[in-house]
Amino acid sequence: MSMRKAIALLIVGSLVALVGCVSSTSLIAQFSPNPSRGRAPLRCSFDGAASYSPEGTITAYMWDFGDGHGHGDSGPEVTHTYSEKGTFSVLLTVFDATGASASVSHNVQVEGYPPVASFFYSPETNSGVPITFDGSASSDSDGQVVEWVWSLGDGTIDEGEVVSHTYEHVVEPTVFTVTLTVKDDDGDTGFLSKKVTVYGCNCGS
Ligand SMILES: [Ca+2]
Repeated sequence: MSMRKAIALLIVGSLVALVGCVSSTSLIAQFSPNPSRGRAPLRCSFDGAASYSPEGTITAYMWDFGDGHGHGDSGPEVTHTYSEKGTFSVLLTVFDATGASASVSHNVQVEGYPPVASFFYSPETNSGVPITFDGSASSDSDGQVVEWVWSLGDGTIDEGEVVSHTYEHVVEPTVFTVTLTVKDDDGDTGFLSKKVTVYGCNCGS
């Protein structure tokens, strides 16, 4: 190949690259998720009608919902339901009549459900007698409870699904507010408070 031919090829190549670059930047993909966040199952609609082609016509709208599902060319408006929690990147790619393409992505955040705290205690009793607090009925609809923290109302904090506590040195009947806070495997929390009456010590001394 002569030097002149090589230079000519280089110039042509640069022009093609430049034209391709100009063409792809003037085609614009646009959409926004509605809604962009919420609890599962989350039905979202996506409208890419604001996408713009200098050629006048967008010939294809390709959608990828980011959760393993996608649509081929399905037009500017689509809906999709997310059944799992997570953050999903939705990608729209548009094509025009010249074969140029442009893409844009937006995140959809699908949230889980917080856990529900539940507990009972027994016995209802006097000072100096151990009381069992059982939080095993706490639940999480889309996961599991992984942490139980008890605030027992007299300054004591304890952890565990089931705990035992003795209120000491109570002379008059006293009400303690016991709060159970549970955390699920997503780090979401729920709590429940109950008033526990402890009767005075009947020690006879
Ligand atoms: Ca949950």
